[in-house]
Amino acid sequence: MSFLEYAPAPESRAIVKLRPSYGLFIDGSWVDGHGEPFSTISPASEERLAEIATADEHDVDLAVAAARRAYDRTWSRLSGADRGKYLFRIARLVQERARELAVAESLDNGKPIKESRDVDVPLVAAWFFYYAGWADKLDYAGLGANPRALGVAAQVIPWNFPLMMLAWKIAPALAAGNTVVLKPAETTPLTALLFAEIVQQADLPAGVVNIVTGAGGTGQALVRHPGVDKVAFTGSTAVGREIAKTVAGTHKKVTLELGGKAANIVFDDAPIDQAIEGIVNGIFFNQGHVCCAGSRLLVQENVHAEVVDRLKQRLTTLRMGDPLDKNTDIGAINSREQLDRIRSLSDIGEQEGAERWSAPCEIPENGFWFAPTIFDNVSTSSTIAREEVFGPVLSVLTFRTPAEAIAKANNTPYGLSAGIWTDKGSKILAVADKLRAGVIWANTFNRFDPSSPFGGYKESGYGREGGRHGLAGYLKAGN
Ligand code: TAP
Repeated sequence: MSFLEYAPAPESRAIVKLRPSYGLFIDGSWVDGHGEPFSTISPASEERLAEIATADEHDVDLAVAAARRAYDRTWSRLSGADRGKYLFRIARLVQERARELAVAESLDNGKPIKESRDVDVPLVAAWFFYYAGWADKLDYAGLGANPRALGVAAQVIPWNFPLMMLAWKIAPALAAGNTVVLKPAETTPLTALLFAEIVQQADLPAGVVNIVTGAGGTGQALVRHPGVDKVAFTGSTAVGREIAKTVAGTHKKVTLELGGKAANIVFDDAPIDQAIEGIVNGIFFNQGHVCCAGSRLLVQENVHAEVVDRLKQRLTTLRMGDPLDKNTDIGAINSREQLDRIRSLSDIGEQEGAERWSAPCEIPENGFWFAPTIFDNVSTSSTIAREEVFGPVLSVLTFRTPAEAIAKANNTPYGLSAGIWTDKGSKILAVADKLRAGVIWANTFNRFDPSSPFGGYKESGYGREGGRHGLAGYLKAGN
């Protein structure tokens, strides 16, 4: 593996005109936060990017009040077609500012620019276009005639796909007629703040979208707030559980998109070249910071040696380094905290007897980096086969029969996604039918589309985002 010395690419960096500090975006204006401000840094260089306000309970209260006013006075009174026009406008502005958003995302998150440019930002625009089209067609959402909005939605999102998660939350909420208060993750607030500028550019009525930054405490204050009608959360299962307890017994409707431990199942009749690319994309896309990552490779015993060998060869060709370099395949780990977690789980994997192999590369002094790593001969009881690592770490397990593959794939408290690689359509259908996973990819992995519902079984949460189903979480049934 080659490592590209981290050197910020000045020309692409210059596309983003960051302010030295950002306030909160409440009621259509930028206001100071009452909490202690914090810095957001580039995980690739540890360079300070901007100072960010923290919203305390009082600020959250102002944001929820603004969202309520906007709901009562303007947004709930607009026709679906008019709401749709605003969403179309946002989608077009995202496209216009696509390069800037992609660079800002890569700077703040550490993901390679080719991913933020070709995957994240185009999907953000696609999500707004898609839900713009639904705004005047809610009668067809499957909830009966005249489904109504819930009111004020509190939305709390993680750091792995900051702008994409924002789009997954805000687009359906607004299309359905709700107003929102959104809290981005502490380590990746920048693109949500740039999105607030887009909201201003789109001339959205004040208070329809409010962005409050801060750490977990801000999220807690938002979720607890009695003026909130809906809580939409994406993040860890631990925090999701806490949120479910907080809202239990209240009027609030909740959707939770939580962790995962997906099995990527490779049968011996799979197209191996394609499968290798799919395995790499499944676990090393976005440094493995993906809830639906194919973190457990289940490979049929008779092709195990060949697959692992070819995987290792492929990994030595990946380039890890400057997220703003267009040739980079693997960027930086999002935070020191996450890096420590990946290191510690990897050490446990080794102690528990799995064979560790990492792609050879130089790790620079600054920034947070973890070489793509494979653990072979992992047992089903091993910690790295059970816990979400949320990093570029693949656990390899083997199976002999489809029944054994299914049993092993389902042997997890999670149930978000899975992959199947085989050249037999009948096998795909038979196996998919028995997998307890919300999303199943066949001969591909990590493909997303706004028209396709996404969400989990078991401890991966409940509710669906995307498609017609994604509207249900933001609507009361009609009549
Ligand atoms: P979390 O620590 O759960 O954080 C998610 C968000 O919740 C952040 O904005 C966080 O703020 C906030 N938060 C933390 N404690 C809170 C509390 N007590 N009440 C309300 N909000 C609180 O997860 P993470 O580390 O950001 O993300 C990694 C996890 O998210 C992984 O487990 C991953 O699988 C999961 N994830 C799931 C999905 C889907 S779609 N299922 C998608 C992406 C990620 P701070 O960041 O400031 O702490």
